[in-house]
Amino acid sequence: MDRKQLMESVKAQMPSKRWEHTLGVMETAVMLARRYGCDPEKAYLAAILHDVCKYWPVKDQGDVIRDNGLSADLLDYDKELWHAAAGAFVAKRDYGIDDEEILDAIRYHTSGRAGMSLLEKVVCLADYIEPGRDFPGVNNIREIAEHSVEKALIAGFDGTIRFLLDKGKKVYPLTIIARNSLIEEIV
Ligand code: DGI
Ligand code: FE
Ligand code: FE
Ligand code: FE
Repeated sequence: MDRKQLMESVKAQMPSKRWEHTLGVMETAVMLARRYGCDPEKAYLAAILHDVCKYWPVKDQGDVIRDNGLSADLLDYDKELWHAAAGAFVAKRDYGIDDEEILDAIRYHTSGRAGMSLLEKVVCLADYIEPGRDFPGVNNIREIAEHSVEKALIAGFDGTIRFLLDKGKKVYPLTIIARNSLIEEIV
């Protein structure tokens, strides 16, 4: 499957607004990869596929996790987390992506994790700040991203954790661990 076919196939699995978001993440991830020094080609591929399962029926996302022995602990947390693990599996099975760095960038783009690679940080941050995003604090994260991918990502996770606390929701432990790990990296 060439690049054009890959993009058409991913596009067909989501509403047009989510495809626009995906294009924004592609553009931003490539820019951040150049700025911070990881492979723009890998950033591009991870970005195309990062939300491939986002609009699958939630049951199907859960089935991919259950049937293939992916992180089962995800099933005890918000369903919004599931598309990332399911997406990494689908990227490999259906799109032949076998680069583990790209697969990890998809797998951890929502939750983060301890010791994130630069590519993982870039994709996760691009997901927060692509041009179509508009949430309170996004411009602050964009400004921080000019000089520190770690500090920008901490600000992103801070916002997500605050949002979850305000809604009375559980926080997936890996997100707390990801934030702790990034803080250790910058001190
Ligand atoms: O798929 P996107 O909308 O582009 O963004 P995403 O994959 O980063 O998903 C973010 C959503 O996941 C956001 O609305 C908050 C929700 N979420 C629920 N529980 C958690 C969580 N996000 C993180 N990082 N950690 C959680 O525990
Ligand atoms: Fe996502
Ligand atoms: Fe995200
Ligand atoms: Fe996204």
